[in-house]
Amino acid sequence: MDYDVFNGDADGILSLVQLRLSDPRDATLVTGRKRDITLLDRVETNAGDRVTVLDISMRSNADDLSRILDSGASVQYFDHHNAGDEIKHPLLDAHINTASEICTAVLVDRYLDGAHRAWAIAGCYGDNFPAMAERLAQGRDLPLSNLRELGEMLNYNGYGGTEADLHFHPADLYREMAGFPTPMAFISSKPDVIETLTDGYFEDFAFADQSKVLFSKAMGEIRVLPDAAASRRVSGMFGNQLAQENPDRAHAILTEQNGGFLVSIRAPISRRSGADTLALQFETGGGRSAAAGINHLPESDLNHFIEAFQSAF
Ligand SMILES: [Mn+2]
Repeated sequence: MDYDVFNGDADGILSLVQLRLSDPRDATLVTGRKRDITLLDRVETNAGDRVTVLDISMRSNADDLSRILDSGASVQYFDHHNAGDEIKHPLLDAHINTASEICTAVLVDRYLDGAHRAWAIAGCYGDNFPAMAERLAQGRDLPLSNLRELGEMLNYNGYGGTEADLHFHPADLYREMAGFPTPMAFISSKPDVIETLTDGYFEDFAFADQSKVLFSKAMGEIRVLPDAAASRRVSGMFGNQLAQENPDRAHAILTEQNGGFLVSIRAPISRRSGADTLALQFETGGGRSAAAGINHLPESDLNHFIEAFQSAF
């Protein structure tokens, strides 16, 4: 059996599109939302099976990777996230590079000597590496704005609270694009796919723009989004947009969920600190200094959160 295991975002999907153009396989697809990064626990293998893994961290999947290799299956692995302790095994062919400008679509592009370059460029845009996208495009006459739109829309599709929130299951999105020699051929042959995503994107942002402002001062703003698929798809990107537009303000986006909120926190871009310290004051909080979150803030903690937000920034 063959298994293609890939992150359900633009980078994961477009890495697989490139690989399978050069090495077609009728593999079982294993993928999920962008945040579903422990995918190897879904793969049961036997000796002789072939597993391809794209754009999920080796560290987060280390135990299952060892189990799969010990079963006698061979694994080819491409990724740019922190890999943890290096795993060495005769059946493992790993292409890991954590350099700051590299995404998995670039690693696959290098492996294939640029055979499907336009797909790699769309992947770079989708993973938010526009400078690398432009570098890969040098000397080629490519419609970069179309490749950018494709990458960004595929990335948008990966966000949601559950797979049911997504416009397309990432495996279906892969199947839509698989086999097209270039993104341009895909776009002109199936314009409805991009159209569904761009329509959804603009509707979700318009929806989020209408959201309730719970708190607003010069230092920051807190918004509340209702319990809806649109909110879960767009909350992170909406928070990023508010942060970009108001670089000196902190932001928190609260999305209503059973008896409380999912919270996404963005420190002011001009300082990029304090988000993790705020989140860690709550039981289910965590994250990085510039961007952090709380998985569930009970409604009874809301006032405490507003006070802590004010003193944190
Ligand atoms: Mn990636």
